[in-house]
This record gives sequence, C-alpha cells and structure tokens, in this order.
Amino acid sequence: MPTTLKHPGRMPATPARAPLARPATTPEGRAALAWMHTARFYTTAAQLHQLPAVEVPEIAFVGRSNAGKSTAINTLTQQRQLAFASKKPGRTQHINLFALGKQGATDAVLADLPGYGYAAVSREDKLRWQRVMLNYLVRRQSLTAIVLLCDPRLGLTELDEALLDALRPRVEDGLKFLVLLTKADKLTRAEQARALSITRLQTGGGEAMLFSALKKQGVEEVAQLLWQWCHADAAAPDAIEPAEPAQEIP
Ligand SMILES: Nc1nc2c(ncn2[C@@H]2O[C@H](COP(=O)(O)OP(=O)(O)O)[C@@H](O)[C@H]2O)c(=O)[nH]1
Ligand SMILES: [Mg+2]
Repeated sequence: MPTTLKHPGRMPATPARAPLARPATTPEGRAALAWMHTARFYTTAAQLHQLPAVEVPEIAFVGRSNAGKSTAINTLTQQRQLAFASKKPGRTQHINLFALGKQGATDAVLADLPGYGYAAVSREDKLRWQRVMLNYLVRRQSLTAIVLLCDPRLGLTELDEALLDALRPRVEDGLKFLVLLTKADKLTRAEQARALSITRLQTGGGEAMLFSALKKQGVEEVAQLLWQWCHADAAAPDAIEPAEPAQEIP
C-alpha cells in the first residue's frame, strides 16, 4: 500500500529544469555548499533526553541501513569522514549532531539518526532503536525538516512507510520533508525518472530528488533546499550582504 503523506501549505518547489540533468553551478548553489561545508561535529547521544536543546533549525537524516546516509552527509558537507561511512551497516547506534554556520554562529544543526532495518541486529536492539527514533521524530522541538534517504532499487520499504506514518502529524504541522533517492548512478535515466515519479506518488506529491555521491548528482540542489529550509526568512545565500553600498542622497 502506498503511503500518502499530505503536505501542508507551500512546499519548496522542485526545480523546473529537467531533474535528471546535472545542474549548472549557480552562485546560490555555491554559497549553499560553502554553508554545508562548515559542518562540524557537535555532540552524540544514545537517547533523546541526552541531547541538548538547540535554538536553531535541525534537519534529521534518516533511512534504512545501507541507504547511503553517511555517504550523502559526507558528500553534502564535502568532508570525507564527518559521518562515518560504515562498511558494516547498523554499527552507528547514536544520534549524532553536527553544527552548521560560521564558527561561533551556528545557524542550523544536522542530526544523523541510526539506520534501521539491518537484518543482523537482534530484535531487542531493533525495537529499542525504533523507540529512540520515534521518540526523537515525534518530540524533538528543534526538528524542522527530515531527509529520508532511500535506495531507489529497493524503493520505500515497510519500515520507511512506518516512519512516514509516524511523521504525518508533524508534516501536517509544517515539518519539511524530502525523500532523497540515493545511488542514482546505479539506475538508467529512464529508471531514475520512474523511481522519482513513484516516490512522488507515494509521498503524496511531496519533495523527492535524485542523488548520487559518485556522480555528484543532486548535491547542489539538496544543499540549496536545506539552506532555504533553515533560512526561511532570509534572501538567497549570496544576497545576504547588500551588493551595493546604500546610495547617499546628495
Ligand atoms: N554507487 C554508489 N554507491 C553509493 C552511493 N552512496 C553510497 N553508496 C554505497 O552504499 C553503501 C552504503 O553507504 P553508507 O553511506 O555507508 O550507507 P548508510 O548505512 O545509510 O550510512 C556503501 O558501500 C557506499 O559506498 C552512491 O551515490 N553511489
Ligand atoms: Mg551510516
């Protein structure tokens, strides 16, 4: 059963240009990537109540083990080892927070949540992590947006849909939401287009993008979307400083 996820109000528009093409680099894209590159480790915790409260927007990255989450975080932040890209899925069992923004001026936080669905983990561990994650997703005050990473060759699985269900009240309440279809380089262009439209159907027309860490596909668009989400009231990142000094009236 496809899960429909209603989006309230205005969702950030998906770029009108062909989604499969690698975008031209724009000043806004470059500025958003520079912002992502400021990411540094902030803190880690095994449970929600051990996390510090933060006053800035927080974007959580979630997804099944092996979906490509660590690789996507490393690619988006242009840092090799920020999120540990484990060859042994299911090993990272903590909520890891990364601060974004110039040093001393954190203006957003990325949260890397433990991957779920890893078969070799015991049932007790699975249940424990489901509780930690649901607790976080339902209660975390600063949570502003979710990026759900999904390997399009698997599609949205039962676990992803359970997560979407749990999130629905918060999405209806304004939580921003993106499904990132990872490892796009493993699909043909036709398969990419198909995966994208199926996912959009499943998420009720919500935001979905293709991503490849290998080909750097979607990197700039995702960085820009995250920047916009965290700076809803601000101008584009390259337009923060006035381009021209104020005119003096003679
Ligand atoms: N071809 C390809 N492989 C990828 C890509 N992203 C991740 N992978 C591979 O997928 C596997 C799981 O990635 P990882 O980031 O550790 O997944 P996580 O468990 O969700 O954090 C690794 O072997 C990665 O090298 C991608 O964009 N393209
Ligand atoms: Mg990982």
